[in-house]
Amino acid sequence: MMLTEINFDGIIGPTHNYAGLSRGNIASASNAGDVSQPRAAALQGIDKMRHNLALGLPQGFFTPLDRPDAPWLEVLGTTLEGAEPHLRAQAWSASAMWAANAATVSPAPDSGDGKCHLTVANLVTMPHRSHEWQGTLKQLRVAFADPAFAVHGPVPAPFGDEGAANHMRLCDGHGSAGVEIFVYGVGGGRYPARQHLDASKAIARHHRLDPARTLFIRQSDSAIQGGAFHNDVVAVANERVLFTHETAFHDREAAHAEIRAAFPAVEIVEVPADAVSLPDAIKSYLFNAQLVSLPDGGGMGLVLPTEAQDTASVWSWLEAHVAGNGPIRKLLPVNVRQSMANGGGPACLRLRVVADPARVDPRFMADAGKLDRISEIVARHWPEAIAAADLASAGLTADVRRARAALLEALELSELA
Ligand code: SUG
Repeated sequence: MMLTEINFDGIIGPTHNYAGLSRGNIASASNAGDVSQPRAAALQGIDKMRHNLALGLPQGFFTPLDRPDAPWLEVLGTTLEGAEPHLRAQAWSASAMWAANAATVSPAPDSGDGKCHLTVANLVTMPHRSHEWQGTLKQLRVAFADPAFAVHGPVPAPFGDEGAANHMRLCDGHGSAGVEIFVYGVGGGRYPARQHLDASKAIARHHRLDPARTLFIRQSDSAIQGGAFHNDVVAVANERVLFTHETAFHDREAAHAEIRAAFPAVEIVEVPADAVSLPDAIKSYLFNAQLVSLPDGGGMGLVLPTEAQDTASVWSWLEAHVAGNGPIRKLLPVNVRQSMANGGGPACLRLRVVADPARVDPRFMADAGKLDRISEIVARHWPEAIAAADLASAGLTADVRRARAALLEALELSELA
C-alpha cells in the first residue's frame, strides 16, 4: 500500500459571488456587493492545480454543489423567486469551493482500525454553509467508497464543526502514525468561534484516534476577533514542521509544550508579531498556504497567495527564512485572487487526504489532460460576471445549472446531479 498526501481542490462553482455572508471574515465583509468573476475564479483554481501537479504532487478535486439550493429554500418555506435577498444569497453561495471545510480527515496509520476516516463538516455556524454537508457527503461517499475509507456523517448541531481548517497533523512522513491536533475556539466575542471543542472530540472518537496522540488546543480569542475565523489562517503543519503565528493559540507556551511532549521531533517555525503583525498575516494569508513536501528530497515548499508577495513585512520575513536555511526551501506564489476576495486562500481550497491514490475513485483524480478538459467547460459555460442583482435572474439560474451539468457529464459524474 502506497500512502501519499493527495490534495483535493474544490472546483470553483459557476455561482461564485460576493454577498458578504461570513461575519468575522474580513475579506468577505469588505468585498460585499462587488461584481464577481466566476469564470476567472475557476480558471485560477485550475491553474493552482496545474501548478501543484507540475511540482510532482498528486492532485484530486471535488465538483461544485447544486446551487442555487432550491430544496433548501423549500424547507424554509420559500422559493428562489420569493426568497428575501439574504436567504437567496445564502442559497446561491459557491462556498463548497473551500474544500478544507469539507471534512476532517484522519489517515489510516492514526486510526485504531487502520482505515482512513473522514467526517463531513456540519458548518452550522454560517447559514450559507450549513447546507453544504448533504451534497459534500454524497460526493465523499462516491470518491472514497473503497473499504480503505470510513466516511462519517456530520456531528449534530449545535456543535459547530468546520473540518480540516481547524485540524493539523504532525508526523515523520505522511504514511507513518502522526499526532493530530484539533484547534477549537470559545465563543463570547464579537465574531463567532466556529469550531467547538465537543465537535472536535466527537470526531476524534469516531476516527478511533489514540488519545496519547491527539491534542485539543484552544485558538486565541485575539486571532478569532482579529479575523482568523479558522485556525488555518494563522497556522499550518506538514510532517515535522508547524508553521505558526505567535498569536495563534490561546496559551502559547502551554500549547507549544503540549505539542513538543506529544511529538518531540516537531520543528516549530513561529513568526513573531513584531515581524509580521496579525493584521498583515490575515491580509496576506501567509499561513493559508500549502506547506508541501517536494518530491525527490526537494525539502518543503510553501504554495502561497500572491497577496503574500504584496505585503512587505510578510515577504521580507519569508525571504530571510529561506536565506537562513529554514525548513521552507521554496516560495511558490499562486494567483487565487477571486477566492481570496471571499477569504479563501490556497489552503482553504484544498482538502488533504493521505491515502493510496489507487483506492480513490479515479474520476476525482486530476491529470493535465483532465484539467484541460475542465478548463474548456469552464471557459464555455461559467458566467463571466455576477452582480448582486443577478441572483434574482431566472436566466442566470438556468445557465449555472447547465454549466454544472456539463461539467458532471464530462467527468462521468452525473450521478451527483
Ligand atoms: O467560510 N468564505 C469562507 C472562506 C472559507 C475559508 N476556508 C478556510 N479558511 N479553510 C468562509 O468564511 C464567503 C462567502 C460570501 O461572503 O459570499 C465565505 O463563505
